[in-house]
Amino acid sequence: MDKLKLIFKEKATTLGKEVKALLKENGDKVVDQVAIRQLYGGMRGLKAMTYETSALDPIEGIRFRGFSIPELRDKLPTAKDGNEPLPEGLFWLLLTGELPEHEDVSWLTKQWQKRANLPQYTKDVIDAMPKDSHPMTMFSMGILSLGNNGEFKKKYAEGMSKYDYWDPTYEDTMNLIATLPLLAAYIYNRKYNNGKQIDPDPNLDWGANFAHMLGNDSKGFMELMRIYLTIHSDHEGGNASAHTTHLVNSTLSDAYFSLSAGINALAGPLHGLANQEVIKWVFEMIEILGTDEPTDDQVKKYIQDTLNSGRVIPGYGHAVLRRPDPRFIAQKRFAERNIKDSKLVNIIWQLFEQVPPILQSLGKVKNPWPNVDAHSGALLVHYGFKEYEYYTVLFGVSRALGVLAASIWSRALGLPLERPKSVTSDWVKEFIRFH
Ligand code: CMX
Repeated sequence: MDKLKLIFKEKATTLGKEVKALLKENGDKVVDQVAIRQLYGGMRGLKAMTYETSALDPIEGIRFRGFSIPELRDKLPTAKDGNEPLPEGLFWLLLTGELPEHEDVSWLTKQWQKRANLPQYTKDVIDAMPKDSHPMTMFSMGILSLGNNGEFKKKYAEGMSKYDYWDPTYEDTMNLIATLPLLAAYIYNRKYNNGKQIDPDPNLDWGANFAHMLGNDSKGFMELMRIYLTIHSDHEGGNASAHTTHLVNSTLSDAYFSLSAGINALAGPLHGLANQEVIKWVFEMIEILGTDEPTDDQVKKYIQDTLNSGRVIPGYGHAVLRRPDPRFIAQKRFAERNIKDSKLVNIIWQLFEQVPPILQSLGKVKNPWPNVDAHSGALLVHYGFKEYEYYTVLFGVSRALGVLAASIWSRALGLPLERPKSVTSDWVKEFIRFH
């Protein structure tokens, strides 16, 4: 058994015993109540599940196994010639709760290189789709098709014990994460590079190799990919992509079905697709105003016009966060360190000043601050990556790290089929009559 799997097995066995004991002693203690507002309001804030890999605080933002993003930049291994954390290290941390050594991360890079395999039939699936299909549609279909070689369903058909579910989930996760950059790059090159594919480079780490296969070998873009793939990975269990993956996996649909479903959730404009919407909205502003150095008054009017037309300001607001998203701030810091005088980045920072007071003035927006999607497009454009329709695929490659690590945990802890209770509006009216 490899070291990562062994550490996981020990940790999961320990936590499994603890959970069993705490359920026996405390299973009836009430942790939350549900208001009618939440029944109709997307279950905001309702504590209704466990999720091991990360936790989100409305004020502090995300912590991955207790570590904030600045702490991760400090503590996770980097590439020899880089300063940004390697996503391999983040995956190790999410799965085990322990910070990896350099050699652990090198091992993981090699593992994923060895396991990466994009079969011809997956390429055929992508090639058979109309070229103007959205990249997220291609990505989701590609992931589904990869499931043909899945370990979990093979082992399940052979009569696997329920105590072993986590093991083939780990194997499927490792194979799938290893292959995602190949799949995503295949989609990119089919759509935007006349089908000219770029071979992986065995000397590169997971994130840098992805950058390479996307046709950009600059050190800056590789560093951007490393931090990008690290910070987009996980955002506790209640967000739509994580929760969808969690729900589907709870039926014992395998990692391929589950991730594909999670990717479909990420493809919505209120969730991951907001990263494409932001840059599209900013490009439209530049075109309408006829300048890439707009005045504050011009920007304010554009924001107001968007709101007046009944649309949301993409990249702003959050269902949980109540402060600027630390993932936005991490990307701003990256730009401050690496990008000088980008007019597009300047606009993103100008929006950071102008949007919040306007949203606040509406009196209903709970969080007027930027989220992760407000900044990423401007960084990508700076490195020449302008195909914004593709941006959510980058988010999806990263999100796989968190939601699949969490699925291995869920199967190890033996969490059951998820099945909350719904009620009808008649039930609500009746309830109100008697309360
Ligand atoms: N622009 C305009 N109005 C906004 C807004 C924004 N950015 N954010 C919230 N509002 C509005 C809501 O639409 C809602 O209006 P109604 O009462 O008229 O329906 C009201 O303010 C209250 O909403 P909320 O409680 O503050 O926010 P929610 O938890 O319901 O929604 C979110 C959260 C992210 C969907 C919302 O802020 C939004 O639509 N933002 C823009 C899209 C976006 O950037 N999504 C990406 C989120 C991060 C991610 O998942 O990747």
